[in-house]
Amino acid sequence: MQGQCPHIQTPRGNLKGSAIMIKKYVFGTPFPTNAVVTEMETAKDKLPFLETDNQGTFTYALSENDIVYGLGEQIRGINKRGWQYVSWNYDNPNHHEDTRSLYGSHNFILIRGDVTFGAFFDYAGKMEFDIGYTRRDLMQIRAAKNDLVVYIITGENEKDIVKQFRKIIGRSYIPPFWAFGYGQSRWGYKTEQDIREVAKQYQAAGIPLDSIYLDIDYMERYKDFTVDTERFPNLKVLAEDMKQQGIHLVPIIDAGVKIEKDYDVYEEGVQNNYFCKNAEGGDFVGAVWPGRVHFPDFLQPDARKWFGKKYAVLTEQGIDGFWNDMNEPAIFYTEDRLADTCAEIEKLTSGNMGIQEYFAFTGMVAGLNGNIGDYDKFYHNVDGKMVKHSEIHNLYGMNMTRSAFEALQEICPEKRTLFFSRSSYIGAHRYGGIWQGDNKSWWSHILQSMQQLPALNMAGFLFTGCDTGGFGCDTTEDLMLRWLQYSLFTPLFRNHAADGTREQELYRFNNVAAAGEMVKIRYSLIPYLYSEFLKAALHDEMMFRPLAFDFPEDAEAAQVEDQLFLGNELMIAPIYKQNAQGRYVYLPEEMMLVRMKSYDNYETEILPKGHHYVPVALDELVFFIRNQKAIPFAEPAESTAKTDLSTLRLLGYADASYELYTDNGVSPDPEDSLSVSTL
Ligand code: MIG
Repeated sequence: MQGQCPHIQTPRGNLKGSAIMIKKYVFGTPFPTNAVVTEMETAKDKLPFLETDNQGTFTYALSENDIVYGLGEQIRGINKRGWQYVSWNYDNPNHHEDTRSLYGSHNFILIRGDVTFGAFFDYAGKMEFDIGYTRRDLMQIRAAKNDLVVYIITGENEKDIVKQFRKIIGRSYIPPFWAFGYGQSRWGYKTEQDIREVAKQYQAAGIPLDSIYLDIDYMERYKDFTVDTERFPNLKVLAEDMKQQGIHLVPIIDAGVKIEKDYDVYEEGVQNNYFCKNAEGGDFVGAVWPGRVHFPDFLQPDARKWFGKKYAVLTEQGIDGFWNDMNEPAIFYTEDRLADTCAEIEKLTSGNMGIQEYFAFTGMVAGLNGNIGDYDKFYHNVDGKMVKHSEIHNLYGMNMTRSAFEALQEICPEKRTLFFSRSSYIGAHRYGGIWQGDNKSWWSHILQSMQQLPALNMAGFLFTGCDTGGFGCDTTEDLMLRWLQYSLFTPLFRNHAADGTREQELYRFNNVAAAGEMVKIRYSLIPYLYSEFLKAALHDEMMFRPLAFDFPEDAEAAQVEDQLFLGNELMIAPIYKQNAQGRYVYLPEEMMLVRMKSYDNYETEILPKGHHYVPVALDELVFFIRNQKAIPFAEPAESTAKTDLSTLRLLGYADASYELYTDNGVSPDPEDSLSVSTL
């Protein structure tokens, strides 16, 4: 089969006539994950499409033209065929093509081909997706134990299958309107002065800004819900001053709670048994940023409530946005393993350390971080029963997010709070967004982020985006410009970098003006992005789609891995290659190319269906408006607070209209203030 030209045959099965259905199949005694919110009967018939050995393994023979979509936040392409992926939430700041696990586990796939169907493997422990890795023509999915629920979904087409799935997992989180503004972040802003400087420089450069993020350094020795008053003497005043300029401060909260006498979070957690336990029944000890920590047992409803209420410490100081970090949970080391490792190292280093010993030594040290064995060493209290962490590992981050979301609904019932997390599982999309974790200032990571977007949307995660400019490693001006030209389309648009890397606030670059224009164009696009986001959230649809989802009969569209539809009107085709002065683009229909140097300096050109080479200068943004469509376009503003919807004009085909969704941007339920108008 290999080498067969995929263009000859339309890679698509006979969907028409196949019954629309979602069916639920239960194996063993699954742990309730809370991913699916719709009550469903368990099907009595045999599992369709997939073969199972009733030991947790599910197989499917792949035909040459089958495409497998999904898996949310994972590496590699939009079509997942050709690799093995492992659902095991993992802190991996060094991810690349060889990686198998990232921060989230999103076990929903859509197979499209001879037969087209969706499958969700609702399982909280470790799970493998061998999608043509061991054998090119075979998909083998393995849960660590045969205790899971499998949902099988068929429908009219790919979009319909996703929509049905999204319906049973519940409505996606909708952030406040201001969360669509541009945000500046950096691990390394250490003082109030650093923050004020960022705001000042952005203002001086005339670049819009809606948020500045506070990384771990604002805390007192990395203790959650504390503020270091030496470096941030008055957070409340700082937050107020920033708000005056339209800037929201967004602090980080970590999963681990520092072990420190008289620290309220620690003391209360110990007293009430809110922390995860070790096998002996004591509070489990791991080490992360603060040194030795306990991990809140977010699976206990009471612990969730208790931890969630702590966010009030910050909301009382005017904070209305948060990001949750290290909630896989990341563990740098455990005391036991550290002690064993030190003893081994002692042995290794006492003699002559040859090459074998040297590699054993470095391996042992590197192996401390996120060691899979450590996740077998602690337990959750689930209705009085002790459940080993590794069996429910992938639910931890989701329940931390849930804790915050539910508490914030009580703390600030009148408004939405910006909220996103690093770790997640399907279901977490109802409580907050996610960012795509620690990427690098690598060209390949622009594409990697983009390829995750449709899969994340399939799994319900709409509010997402990556660290623009790259988190680890040193960025460059051209990389940043290209990155902006991609990220300005993603709901979460945040420039973030790691401590010690080259500074990448936009005012640091030589061509500040070009970077600033890109951010301004983002602000012009916000009415469209927000409107399409609302539509996707309210109608259980995907905001970002592979080309094939809208052109299922087009065999070439099925091959496209680096272009996406954004909403119903746009197609994006970013540049992600070093020194590229343009790129090839495939248009599955006639479209209008828009070439912008700034929001008020642009050209358009109608291009016919087919392949085109499109030159794109470094300071230009190129995107495509679909045939006979138009988008709303605003005057840019300094911040979303000043976005003026009364100045909207239409950009695109003459005579086209656009259905604009707006709301007041703050009410917890957007439907309370939703307005739909035709422009
Ligand atoms: O061990 O808080 O992904 O965004 O800047 C690193 C410091 C901890 C990881 C997050 C990153 C954040 C960093 N954190």
